[in-house]
Amino acid sequence: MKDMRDFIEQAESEGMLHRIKAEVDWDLELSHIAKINEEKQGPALLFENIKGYNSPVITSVCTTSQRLSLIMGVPRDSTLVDIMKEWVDKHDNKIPPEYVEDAPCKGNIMKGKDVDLFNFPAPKYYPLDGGRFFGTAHFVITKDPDSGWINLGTYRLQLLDKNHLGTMFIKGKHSDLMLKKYQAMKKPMPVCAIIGCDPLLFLVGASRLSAFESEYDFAGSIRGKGIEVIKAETNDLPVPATAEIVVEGEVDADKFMEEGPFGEYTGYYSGVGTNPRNFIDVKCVTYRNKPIFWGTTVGRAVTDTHMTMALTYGATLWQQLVTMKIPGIKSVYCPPEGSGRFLAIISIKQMYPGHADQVLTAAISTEMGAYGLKTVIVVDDDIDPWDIPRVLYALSFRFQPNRSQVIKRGRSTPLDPSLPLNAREITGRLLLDATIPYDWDEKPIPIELDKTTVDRVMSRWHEFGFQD
Ligand SMILES: Cc1cc2nc3c(=O)[nH]c(=O)nc-3n(C[C@H](O)[C@H](O)[C@H](O)COP(=O)(O)O)c2cc1C
Ligand SMILES: [Mn+2]
Repeated sequence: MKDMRDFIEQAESEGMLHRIKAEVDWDLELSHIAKINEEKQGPALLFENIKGYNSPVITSVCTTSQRLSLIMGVPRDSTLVDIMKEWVDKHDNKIPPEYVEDAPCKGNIMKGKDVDLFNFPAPKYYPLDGGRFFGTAHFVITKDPDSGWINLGTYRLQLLDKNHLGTMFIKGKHSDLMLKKYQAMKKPMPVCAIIGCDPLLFLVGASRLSAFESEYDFAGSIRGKGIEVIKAETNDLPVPATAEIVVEGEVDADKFMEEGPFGEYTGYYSGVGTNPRNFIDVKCVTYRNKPIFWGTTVGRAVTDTHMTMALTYGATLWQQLVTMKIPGIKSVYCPPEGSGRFLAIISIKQMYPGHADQVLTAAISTEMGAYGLKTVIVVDDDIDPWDIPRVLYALSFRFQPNRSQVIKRGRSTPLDPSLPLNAREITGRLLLDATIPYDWDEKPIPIELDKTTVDRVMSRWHEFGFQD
């Protein structure tokens, strides 16, 4: 799969995409159709007739494990955990992007005074949103001025006027780290925002890969081939050759416009009223003929964004534990109900005393866990972390509050609605060890049924008047 058009073709041929031909308004109507459809686990939606526009919008691309499997190129019946495992296994095989000469993304070019972002059907998602959002299922490309490291990150972009997009680079995110370096050099930071592309690139943009790793190289590893890129028109950033829309511009760390609020993935607005935030001063837009504008509904769980984050945050946590070379990690699950980022459950095969404690503290020290993760539960390897009834069993019968609960402090996401709006820098972290202690000489004796009696009973089952 190379681009959004391949995704549409394959999803349609496998019955995972629905075209909407009736006229739909970009103002709330489109997002509400998408949200209601996603709550029913419906198909990806291609809106072909947007009021006032003659190019389409696609939503709900990542809503189900089946569609995430299509994007990741794994069997369609894979579970979220199976897909995460594929992510972890492919991690070390980085393949850098390949430059090409000719690129469909250069089909149309709007520069300087001619730039008008209102030419694209950016939706307004929720009633109290500060406006229309141009970037939701997209990513922003930036370059580290010291090392040349190219970062891809998904940071929302609000349509402020015809050539300005509001940003919210949360402190410590890779674009924020880079922006501070440009600020020290007294230079604006060149950026490109990509709207519509191989959906894998959005997934990697929304993943918590470690600093200094390029999300492009990791996407190349999943595809088994370097991602095809071409240099942008007005800066030297590499952009995907088959991108639908490429927005080129600059962010000046010392300039601000009013941005937000936005109906976030927590199910709450990101704040009250607007906030002064940095913005992209757009210099140029290049786009394909009839560009396919891609959006995701964000908002309350569980829909498109939550499935995306359950995969991308969960997989990066798992991969980073593997990178730490901690033995015995069986699997990791970050439930989409917690947007894949507030709660993590890790199943381990214990191999030495203190192993479970090591996994708990390691989890909150990863790039993913050190930011916003609030609760980590470790269970033994007889329990699958996605099997929530069994996790509750472990929390009931193996967990002991006197022994196996620790509270730490750490960096929070400013979007966490469990904290007051004026104090969201620091969160508590709860570490729960729901394993049977490795170092106990005498362990609880599990009740097993007597095998011979079970066989005898089953052979006489119908005799007892049971159907099955
Ligand atoms: C739909 C969506 C919207 C997001 N919006 C933002 C945002 O506005 N600001 C932000 O800092 N992170 C946002 N994130 C989370 C980042 O994409 C994520 O933390 C990612 O790791 C950032 O890339 P980086 O690790 O290279 O900084 C969003 C994620 C998704 C899935
Ligand atoms: Mn990054």
